[in-house]
Amino acid sequence: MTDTPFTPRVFSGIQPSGNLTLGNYLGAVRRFVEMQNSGIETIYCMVDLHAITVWQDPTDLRRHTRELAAAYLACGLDPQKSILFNQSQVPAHAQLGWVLNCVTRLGWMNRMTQFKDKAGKNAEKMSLGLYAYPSLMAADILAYKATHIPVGEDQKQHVELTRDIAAKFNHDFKVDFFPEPEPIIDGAGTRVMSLRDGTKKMSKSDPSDLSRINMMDDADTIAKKIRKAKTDPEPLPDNLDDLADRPEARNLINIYAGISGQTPADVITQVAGQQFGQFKPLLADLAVAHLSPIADEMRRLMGDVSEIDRILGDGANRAAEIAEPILAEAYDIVGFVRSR
Ligand code: AQP
Repeated sequence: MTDTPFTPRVFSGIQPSGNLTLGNYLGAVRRFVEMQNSGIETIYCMVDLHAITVWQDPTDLRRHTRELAAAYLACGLDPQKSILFNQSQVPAHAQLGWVLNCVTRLGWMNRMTQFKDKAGKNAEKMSLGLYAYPSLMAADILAYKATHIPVGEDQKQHVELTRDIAAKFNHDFKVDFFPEPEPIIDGAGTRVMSLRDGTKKMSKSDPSDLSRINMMDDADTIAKKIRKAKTDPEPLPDNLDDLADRPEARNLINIYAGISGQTPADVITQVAGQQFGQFKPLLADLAVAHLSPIADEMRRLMGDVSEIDRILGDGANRAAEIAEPILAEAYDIVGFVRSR
């Protein structure tokens, strides 16, 4: 991590917009746990305000929020060490979000590729919230003056936008108030691709359940999804360069590397020459051995929803204690009268 004049503080979040996937786990949650255990202050959110930028059934949203909390805990986040909460319980996110909407330029928003990907040809029918999502994300980060943001590759552009928004706020008001946070993106799992199409990101909201491994999938389901994963007829080569035009094969090697904690280069030398009929069972065994204990723990935690709600409430109180004074100072800088 590079030096910053601001106290190092980690913030990140995940949308409770479906079942947590292996992509979210390798790209984000695993890094969250490493950063928690590195001794820096860590704040991790279930970003439910972001989730509703596309339609969420209210009952599903509540369940997914609690399941995401259970996943955080089952993967090793500790509510004594990290602040864990759902975004809507801390109003400072939405309040600072509005101020930042007024700092953010439309031209910047028009460059956001995730909106284009999600909206596709239906941009006119999308919510205003989906368009404004990145400036709310900037508020999530800046409400804590967070300096380091562990995310998957797909969120890099949004963290870069946050830097631009922070810089413009500081410049417009002639202050050095917000840090310009740094995305933390590394390792083999920063861009896990769909099991059905190696050129598309693995995503919670992909209509095909076969495209992803969900953290709550049982062993048979994981093995079946890997068996059915799209591949090509060639055996695995002995170097990564030869995978350049084989996105599905490259993805499975990356997943193996991400789960096992090895580099893709190490993995390819171990499995060189194998057909997918040999490699897929190896990958399935590895994935099941690693993910099954997490899924079991998630199921156990979901058996006591009131304890999850207690952890989220406590985390929200601690988060609000940090965010509210920062919001108040931002309001003062902007020139709002505060008299209550
Ligand atoms: N396929 C992925 N590979 C690596 N990292 C990923 N992340 C998401 N998908 C992958 C990372 O997970 C974190 C949480 O993402 P999010 O839920 O806030 O939003 P998202 O990036 O839009 O994730 P999804 O799964 O695709 O959700 P939906 O389908 O609801 O849009 C982020 O750090 C992200 O980089």
